[in-house]
Parts: sequence; structure tokens; C-alpha cells
Amino acid sequence: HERGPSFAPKHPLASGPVSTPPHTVDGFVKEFLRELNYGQGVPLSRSSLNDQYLALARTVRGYLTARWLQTATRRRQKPHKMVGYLSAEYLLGRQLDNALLATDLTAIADEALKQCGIDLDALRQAEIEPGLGNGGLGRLAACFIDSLATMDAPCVGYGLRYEYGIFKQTFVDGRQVEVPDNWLSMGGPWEIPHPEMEVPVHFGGHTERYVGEDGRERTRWISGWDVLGIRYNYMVPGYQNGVVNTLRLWRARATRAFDLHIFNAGDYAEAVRSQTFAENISKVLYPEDSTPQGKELRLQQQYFFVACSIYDFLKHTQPTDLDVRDLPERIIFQLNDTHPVIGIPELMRLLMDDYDLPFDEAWAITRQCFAYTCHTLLPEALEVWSVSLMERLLPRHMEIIYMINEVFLEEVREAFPGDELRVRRMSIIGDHPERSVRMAHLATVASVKVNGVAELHSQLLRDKVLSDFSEMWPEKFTNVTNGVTPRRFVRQSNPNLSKLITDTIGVGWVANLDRLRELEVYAEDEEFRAKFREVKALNKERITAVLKRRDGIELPQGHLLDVMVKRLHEYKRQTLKLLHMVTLYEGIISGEVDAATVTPRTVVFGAKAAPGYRMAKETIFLINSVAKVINNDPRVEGKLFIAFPANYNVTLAERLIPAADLSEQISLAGKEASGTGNMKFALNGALTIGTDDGANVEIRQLVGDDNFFLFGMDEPAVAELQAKGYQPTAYYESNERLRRAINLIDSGHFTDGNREAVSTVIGDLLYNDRFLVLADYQSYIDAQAKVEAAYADQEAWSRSAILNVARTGFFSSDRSMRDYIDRIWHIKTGS
Ligand code: F58
Repeated sequence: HERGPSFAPKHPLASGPVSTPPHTVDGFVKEFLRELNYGQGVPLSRSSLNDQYLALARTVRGYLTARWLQTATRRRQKPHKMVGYLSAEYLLGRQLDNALLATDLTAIADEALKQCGIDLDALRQAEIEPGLGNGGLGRLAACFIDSLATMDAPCVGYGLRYEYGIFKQTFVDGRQVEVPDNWLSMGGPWEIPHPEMEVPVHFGGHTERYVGEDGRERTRWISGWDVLGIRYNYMVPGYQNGVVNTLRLWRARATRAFDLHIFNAGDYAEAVRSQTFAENISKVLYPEDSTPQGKELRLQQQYFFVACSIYDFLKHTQPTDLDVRDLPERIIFQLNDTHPVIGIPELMRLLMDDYDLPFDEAWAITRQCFAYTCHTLLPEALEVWSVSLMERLLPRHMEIIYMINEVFLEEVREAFPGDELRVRRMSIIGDHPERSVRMAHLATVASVKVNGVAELHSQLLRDKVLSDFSEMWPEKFTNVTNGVTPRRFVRQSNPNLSKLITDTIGVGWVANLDRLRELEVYAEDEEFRAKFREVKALNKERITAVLKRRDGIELPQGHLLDVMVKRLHEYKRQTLKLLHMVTLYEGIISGEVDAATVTPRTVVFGAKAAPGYRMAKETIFLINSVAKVINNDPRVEGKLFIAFPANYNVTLAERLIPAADLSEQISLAGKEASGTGNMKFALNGALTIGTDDGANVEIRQLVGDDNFFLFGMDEPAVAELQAKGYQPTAYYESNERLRRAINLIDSGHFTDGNREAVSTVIGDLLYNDRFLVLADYQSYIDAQAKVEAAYADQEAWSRSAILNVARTGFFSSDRSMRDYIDRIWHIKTGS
């Protein structure tokens, strides 16, 4: 099956797409009906909504496929160094609109469907989004591959085709209940499976030494069990440039040998059942947001997709006469966090055991083929795998890691003679609490470059998390500030704003976001400001309709729309936002504040909690409890409202962010590596209330202090307070409003008198408060008062909002990709 036809095809059309389907309404109608009739096997008159959606998706895919084949053919003719983006997650979001926009088919499809009596919007809503990621890290990968296609950069995204993506969140009595996300249940029209292209992946067993014909000792890995990797291709279209790149996701399948072995044992039913053992590997995405659980299946997933990807690159993507010594001129594997780091010993294994290179030579090559991006600062989020598990699952890799560590520690001893403490700190193998492999160390040692994802984050990586390494290799460390794709997060998600921008400065901004600068002068233009406000109002109408339909939520109108959407995590401090709302509410019901004077405000929360994360789940329950009471208390006179739609996902983000007035980015300084939601809000004309954390720092620098609500301690202040011993109760005791807000929650006011139900969150705030919520409380309340004052002057607010849009073009993922290309990957684009 290796490389398609072994005959030399004679037909002149053999090497390319037969023809590109015509870009006309008539042409589109024909393609669509063909898909409906021959793909779905139904006439239009008898087709279901899903039939129509699948046929439409297939039709659009056809237009993409033509470009995809052309792109591949062109790249094969002149092979250049490429990027293998290795990521365990791709949080893609819906595909249909993106594909229509990329191919400039939206208007044509709309008209074509109309002629068939079908509403395009209804079909849009039929798509289940592929949620193959947890949050920022997975969404970043999706933005990056979009940008690389738009820049015509040779890249293959490699990852896992999870059968179940991130769970669907529901609320039962205010508590999160997870439901499996069977995203493929209605068909997978965007993927092209290749069940005939099997990649063997080995696990377990043992290693043996043997002496080769040349007398040199070699190692063989005799595996214990194997699985097959099945290739699924997805198309990644560039924005209206005719380029379509590949996202290649792997699915696990049982081997035939595996089957036979068990079948021969005689129990047919048991044998069929045990096939699922192998196939479990790609069954489900682990719903963790920061703390890795160290589960064996997760390590299996990681090794599985990385082994498939490297094999695929060496055996299929490269010319057959590849000399592995040239590998660094052909490929750079970008490691999206530590999840694919097992690829390092895997490439070593292939070079040594299959390509017969000695260790030193293999190591010299491998060290040029990887670069590593770190996405965290939380110590508990740094992945480690126990040596015992590694030895059992990947014995050969464990041996290789030991060899790497040995030569690495020699280097350390040479650079820092006599410093054995440092040697221990830097070792790839850690001793506590058990012997384990520190994946971030392995990644750092083997990579050409190590980058953080925002200036502050990269600096803290250098100075704190990986300081020993940056001392040894200062030039290895660099920053690439994250970005988001303006196609999905402005052009598609905010058509009203997009039209206003295009009418004002032309269309060029979609692929060159720096051009948003040209809007700056319009901040002073009264007419433009009025139009800008009109856009916001329309977007608020849209989200109102969406929340009504989707969640049965009735958003009040005319409110300041204050949005906090991100994973639920203590360091992100959803509780701080909640304390603010409780404070406003308590002011009203205590009679201290006249409801008539309160700025009408709706807070929208969106957040999934990791299923095993107790505090996060209790916080969700508390938010829902507070919402229920505040939303229904007549004393509030409808001035305050909390909406918490369940199952926040990319699709909801696309509707919500364009409508927001205020963006909540309130993590404890020094904890949020970058944030990318913060960028999406600013680009859509929301003002940020935020700490000096992650990319907030750069957003504030760009938009200016006057157009950003800064509050809270900065990172050095946090470090200082923690060093001298933080006492949350001191803040509780000395701050009356804080005390009253906490007491109100603690009294059971929001939980039908049940104090037990809030004790986990309240107890933690008062006696632990690891992320200094109480310490930043007053500063946050004060900043929110400034927000209200600013919002009262709508002209000034609009001016600031427009400047946010005009000055944040820097946060395009196109710019991030330029940075990676120029400073890390050194690949060519557009050839
Ligand atoms: C996020 N990390 C960072 N991890 O928290 C955020 O600041 C940053 O903007 C973003 O990466 C992109 O750089 C993140 O999303 C995960 O979701 C992992 C999933 C797998 C388990 C460990 C956490």
C-alpha cells in the first residue's frame, strides 16, 4: 500500500486534480445535488437536514480538495524544509464557514442553496464542532495551522483523531455533569481516511543486544504488543490564496496479528471485544486543563501519535532516497508543550536501531530537528512520567533517555565543575516523589529553541522555571507572543465589524492585520463611532438570540456586557469576578446603594471544569447559585444579571466575543502564560480589565493605559507577598465590603440556607487562597468602578474600543508564525 500505483500512469491527468469545480452558482448547485444524490443517495425532495449538511460539506470539500492536490503537487516538485507541528490537541471549531470563506464561496453557496429552497444558516447550525482540544493550547494550534496555510508555508499538522472530543458540559441543579462528545455520530464529511495506509506502532516487551555483521553491538526492541495507526487527512485552507495544507490525525486500530492471536484462543466474542483494547488509544481526549494525571493511556496516546507522525514523515513525505543525515535541512518538529516530547527518543531510536547510526551521530541530528514551546508556569503542570511506567511501556525509549541524560549531565559538569546540586536540578531524571522523566527537561535539552508564549512568560521561564538551562544556553531561549487568526475571530465571527472595517480601509486587513492601524484616525470621527456602536448593538442582538435559542437564557437589554470565558481554574480567578458581583448585589440589598443608580451590567461566564477538579466544580456550582438569586431578586430592579450558558466552546465564543463590552483577564500575575481570549476580545472592540499577566502586558502597552483597566499586584509584588507569608484572613478582617460579600455567601443566602454547599470555596478563600484573590479584591473593585464611570461616557468608550481594534493587529497568528519561521524554523514560504 505504500505509495499508490506502482505502474507508471500514462494518462495526462494522472498527476493532478481532474478539474476544479466551477465558481458559479450553477456549478455549485450541480456539485451540491451530485453529492446529495450520489453521496447521500437521496433526491433533494426527500433529503433530511443532515443529508443537506453533509452534501454541502462534501461539496465545499471538493473545492478544497482540488487546491489541496495542487498544493501537494507543487510542493513535491520542489521539496523544501517543512514544519511538522506536533500537537496532542487541535480545537478546530466548525469547518463549514471557514472553508467557504477561504474559497470565497459564501455568496455563491448562499444563492445556490436558496435556489434549492435551503437556508445556508440552518445548515451551518447542523455542524457539530470538532472539539479535539481543551482550551488555549489546542485552539492556538488551530490558529497556527490556519496562518501557515495563509502564508503558504510548508507544514503538516500532526495529532490524534479522538473519537470523543472535549466533553459536553451540562448543568444539573447547578452542578456540572459531563456528557460524552460523540462528534462523529452524524458523519465526518471533512476527513479523508486512509485505512490502507497502516503505520505499525509498538509497545511494551523488552530489548536485546546483538552483534551485527560488522561486529558492532546493536539493540533490538522486541515489542510486547502492537497497534496500527490509521491516517485521517483534513484540509487546512489558506485564506483565498489557493493553498491548502494538511492536518493529519491518527486513529488507532488493532493489528491483524493481535486479532489472530486471540481468535485462535477460541473465544470469538472475547476476541472481538479485546480489539477495543488497542482502539482505546484514540478513543477520548483527556479533559485536563493544567495538571497532568500521569495516566498510562495518556502516555500511550502521546507515543502513538508521535510515532505515527515521525514514521509518516520519514517513509511517506520524504523522497525514498532520503539520507537521514540531511534531516535537519528537511524538517523541524515543533513540540506543542511536552505532550509530543517522547518523539525525541523515538527519532533517536529510529536513527540508531533502524538507520544504524551510532549514538553521537543520531544525537547530533536529533538535536537539530526539534523546537519546544512551553505553555505554562504552574509547577504542577510540568509533565513527568514515572520511570517504571516508561520501562514497562517503552523500554527502548527509556534506555535512550538514560543515554541522553548521561551525555547531557557530562556537559553540565563541564560547564559548571563541582556543582553537583545543579546537576541534580537539571537532570532529565528526577528522584522525587518517585523516579521519573521530566519531559520539559528532555525537551529543553534536545531542542534548537525553547520559547514561551508572551514576553512576561518567556522572561519568567528564563528567570525561574528553566533558569539553570537558560544560564547554560542563553541563546536557546526566546519569546514568541501568541496570536489568533483574524479570519475566524474577526472576519467570520464579526461580519458587522468586518464590513465596517472593509468599507473604511479596504479588505487587505484580513491577511495583513497591521493594517488595522489605519482605523486609528477614525476613533476621532463621530460618525464612525456611531457606526461602531451600531455594530456592537447588532452583535448584542445576535448573542441575545443565540442564548435564547441555545440555553433558554433571556439576556436583559441595554446592559454593559461583561464577559469571562475560559477554562475554570483557580489561577484564573473566576471567584474574584463572582465576589465583585456579590459585592454589587450586597450593596443594593443592604440598602447602601440605590438600585436606580447602578450601572446595568450583565456578566456572562463560560467555563468547563476538569471532571476531577473539585474546587473548580464547586466554583461552577457557586456561580450558578449566585446567578439564580441575583437574577430573580426584585430589589435589583433588573440592573444586575449573571448568565452562565453551559458548554462554552469555539462556536459560542465566536458569537459571544464580538458582543462584549468588557473582557475579564484577571488571573494572578505570573500564572497565565499568555491567554489568547484576551486578544480576541480586544480585536473585537472590547476593553480589557486585567492584571499585568501574560499577553495582557503587551495588549496594554499597545492600546495604551487610557484604554485598558489595569488592577492588582504585578508579578514581583506577588512573589514578595508570598515570600513574606500571605494571610488571606487579614484582608477579610480589614475590608468591610469584602467581609460582607463573603459573609453573604457563607450565610447560605445563595444556597437556600445551605452553608455546607459553599464551604469548600469559602474555606479555601479564607484559609488558603493560593492565588491571592482577597489580596487583589479591593484593587479589582476600584478598577470596576472606573469601568462604570468610563462606560457612562459612550463617546469616550467607543473611542477607546476603536483604538483597541486599531492597535492590536500585532496579535494576528500570522505575525506569530512569521516569528517562528524567521527565528526558529528557518523555512521558506510561498515557493
Ligand atoms: C494555555 N495552556 C495557557 N493548556 O494556559 C494559556 O495561557 C496560553 O495562552 C495557551 O496555552 C496557548 O499558549 C493550555 O491550554 C492545556 O490545555 C493543557 C492540556 C493538556 C493537559 C495540560 C494542559
